[in-house]
Amino acid sequence: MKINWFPGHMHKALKDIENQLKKVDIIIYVLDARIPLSSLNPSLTKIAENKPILFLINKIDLADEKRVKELLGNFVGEGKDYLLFNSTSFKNDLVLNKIKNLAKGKIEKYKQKGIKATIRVMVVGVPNSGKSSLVNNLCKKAKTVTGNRAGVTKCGQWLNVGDGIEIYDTPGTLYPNIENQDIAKKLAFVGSVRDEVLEFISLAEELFAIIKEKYPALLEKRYPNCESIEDIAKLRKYVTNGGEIDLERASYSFVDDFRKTRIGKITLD
Ligand SMILES: Nc1nc2c(ncn2[C@@H]2O[C@H](COP(=O)(O)OP(=O)(O)OP(=O)(O)O)[C@@H](O)[C@H]2O)c(=O)[nH]1
Ligand SMILES: [Mg+2]
Repeated sequence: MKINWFPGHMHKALKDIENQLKKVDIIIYVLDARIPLSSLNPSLTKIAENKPILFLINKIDLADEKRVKELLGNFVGEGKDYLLFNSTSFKNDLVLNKIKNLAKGKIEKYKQKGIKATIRVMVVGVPNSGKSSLVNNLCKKAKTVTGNRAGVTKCGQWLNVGDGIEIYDTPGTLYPNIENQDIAKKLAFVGSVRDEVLEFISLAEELFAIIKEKYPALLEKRYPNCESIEDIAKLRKYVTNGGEIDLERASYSFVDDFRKTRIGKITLD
């Protein structure tokens, strides 16, 4: 299975992000804490490179926080900051303080002129990483639509957060011809690639192998004595109408277990 999902709206979105850039003071780069490195999109990283960046490592409630902390070295540097976050429940002041800190040069400059600066923030990231949830959290209102599948937001929009901050929500973007298929698979595991373009049996088998290597005890606890997706199907007694072992059902249920943290809190880098 070769994973390559780059629909037209993403191509347009990347162009729009580039066009909006001149108005933007700060970029919030939303990453998925279950795959903090693999949810970096080289196209976005390139676009964002000259702006102050807040790496918002989101969905920390679903991830292995200890592993995430080992990876934080990738998100530090001049004009960079990071925050481990849960957009569906943490308080927005954590993010607002980081924004104000990254924009303090502009805020001070305007203050000296007696004007309150408007800080414009653009939120970018791969699909389903929680950008719109973050925007709603910052606005304290459901101003944009969110949903647990890739590709919910289709075009960018500016929203007013208040306190001199404006925010631009963007559609999740991937990149054409993802050469590193290990990364593409990780994006698929967490739901950043549309499920409909994936072959679930092979995807589940790959995920099984990775979790077996990295978190063997968690796997054993949830699926005792299972060495494969087929073993899971037998354990759960999944059979098709024709009486055969239902690998497809076992595959969906395994990936779903991972996504819902029923196996445990896992980070795959
Ligand atoms: N557990 C958990 N779920 C989250 C968090 N942030 C967002 N979600 C959920 O993740 C799903 C995707 O959230 P969205 O905010 O729609 O993601 P998005 O990045 O805007 O997605 P696109 O518009 O498709 O690019 C939704 O079901 C959210 O409720 C988080 O920090 N923790
Ligand atoms: Mg969205």
